[in-house]
Amino acid sequence: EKKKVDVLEQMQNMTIDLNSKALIEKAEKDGVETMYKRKLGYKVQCGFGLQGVCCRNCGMGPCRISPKTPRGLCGADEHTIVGRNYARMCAGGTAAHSDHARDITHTLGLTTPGGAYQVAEPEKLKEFAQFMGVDPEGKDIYELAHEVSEVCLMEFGKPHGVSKLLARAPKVRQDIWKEYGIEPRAIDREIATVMHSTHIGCCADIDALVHMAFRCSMADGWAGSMIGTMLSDILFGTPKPVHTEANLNVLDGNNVNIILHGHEPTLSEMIVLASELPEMQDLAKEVGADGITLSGICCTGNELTMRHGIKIAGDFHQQELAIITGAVEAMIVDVQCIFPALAEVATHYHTKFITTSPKAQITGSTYMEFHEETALEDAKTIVREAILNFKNRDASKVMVPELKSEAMVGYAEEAIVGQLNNVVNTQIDDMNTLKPLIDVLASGVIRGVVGVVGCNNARTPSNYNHLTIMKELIKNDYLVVTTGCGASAAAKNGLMLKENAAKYAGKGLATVCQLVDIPPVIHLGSCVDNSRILNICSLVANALDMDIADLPVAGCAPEWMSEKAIAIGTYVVGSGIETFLGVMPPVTGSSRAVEILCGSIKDKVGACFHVNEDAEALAQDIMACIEAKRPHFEELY
Ligand code: SF4
Ligand code: MSK
Repeated sequence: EKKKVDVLEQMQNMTIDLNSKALIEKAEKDGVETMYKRKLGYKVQCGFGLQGVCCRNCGMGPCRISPKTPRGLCGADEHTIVGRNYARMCAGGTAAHSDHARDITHTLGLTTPGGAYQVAEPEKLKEFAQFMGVDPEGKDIYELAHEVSEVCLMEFGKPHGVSKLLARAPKVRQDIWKEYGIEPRAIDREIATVMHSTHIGCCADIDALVHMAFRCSMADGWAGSMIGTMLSDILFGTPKPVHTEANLNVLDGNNVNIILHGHEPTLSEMIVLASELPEMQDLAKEVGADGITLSGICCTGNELTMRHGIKIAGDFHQQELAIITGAVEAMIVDVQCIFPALAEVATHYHTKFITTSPKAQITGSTYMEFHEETALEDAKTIVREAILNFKNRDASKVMVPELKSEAMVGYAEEAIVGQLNNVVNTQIDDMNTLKPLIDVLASGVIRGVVGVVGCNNARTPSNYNHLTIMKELIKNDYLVVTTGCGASAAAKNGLMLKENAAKYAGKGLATVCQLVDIPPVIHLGSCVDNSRILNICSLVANALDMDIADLPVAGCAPEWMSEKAIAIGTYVVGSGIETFLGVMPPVTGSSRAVEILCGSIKDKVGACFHVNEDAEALAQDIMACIEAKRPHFEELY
């Protein structure tokens, strides 16, 4: 019995979320294995993997670097192996974000007036068309949408030239990229180049490997993700500030609970449409429910909450726990960050675990393939399946935990700048609209802006690093913007409420929050929406005739875990923004890799990585770095 309690305690100590702690206990009682249990079984993780010195790039391996075996069979040393692994992580992350963007781009090509997918933002489409070199003059908006879709698709595979979207950056930054040679060409080409060059017997030079990792990641931030965000806004609407609630208590006791998990709004937007149809609402009543509650997990949750105020059920580490509530009729997923374990967890309850994408089929799930061409029909079929499952809910297995928090979300670039100007949905077109933001930064009322973004990582207690760092920053008058599962952590803990600014924020930031009606931590969207950060930095730097590296800003991924996060960190550094990690990436096996990534890369791009696995200390590092930038910024200003 004592041993059992110890195990439970150990698992509960791996998260600071009280709902999660309660559900970990329920999982134990229900005999369900979760990530927290599996983590206990992984007491000692592979040291070679942690350092990045394991290579299995060919069939002679795996080779592992150690004092006794300093080279792989082909002679690759630790620098080559670490460099290749790091570059492949960047390629994996770039592929994930950009393939998501490719689907959104195809969807733009499917828009029709009155159809399932329509153009929600014609003006944004026209402005973007012009930027991409398509003349909108005299064109029907749908004709224009299809043309822009084709032009954007070329960004994935065009044979010549570099990404058109680089032109959004300040000229001086573009020159830095040209000089270092990291202007990305076609997105797919950069991914293919990394995969080719990291094949056995190809690139074996750490500087060259880091270089190509940067060029590939730049294709993620300044092409794939930027296209994904821009076209999502055009298709589904630019987010505007909206109220929501977050954490697992958003599950509604007597409603059909549908959780959407994954990343692409093409599916989730259709599920929203379908679930609002009178026929679906009627069906829910027929099966004995009061209605339908949609909620989201991971970045699909962020996309939905930004555009519709749909509630956030939880973050990456809560996906199994959501099913363990016993109150979920269907967990509908598309791509990325989906635990394969959900299939097993769902067998203990009535929950249907529905996979929808040929890119992410999972053994044990109910596979209901979703096609953009028949989107609404497919979505209706899926929602119907969820509703009909309500009758299978077993009340004796239901335990919805007590906590949730309110939050204001939905701050796209336009909304942040608009709020500071006291107007809604402003066009960001001149220095005047940016002036209030620049003024509060230049005067030092707000000391700087920090993007605290990314995942949960089982190597740190869930949410601990995010909250520690965000709280420390806002207490000291640094405005925090956040995306991904970091955004969920903030929303769950009341940091996205203006009313809490006085409680958590320093005097300067609290005053700004009060005056312009913003929370101290701003929800900027999903993982691909980190491109919004690049956009805002570029707008401000352009308005001031500065480089992004001159601004008092920083990036931070306190609990990163995915390859996408590594690609994001790399393009953020490549964009001239100092980037702070709370978990060490698998590069420590190569002293040269560490030296470059945490040091000399700064000579090339004006920023580098900083790693500190102590969250309090990392927050101090971030503030010290921004303070060191301020005199130069103020002088230039
Ligand atoms: Fe070993 Fe070289 Fe093959 Fe890697 S590529 S597994 S180091 S022989
Ligand atoms: S979902 S990539 S765990 S942020 Fe985008 Fe969250 Fe990280 Fe996935």
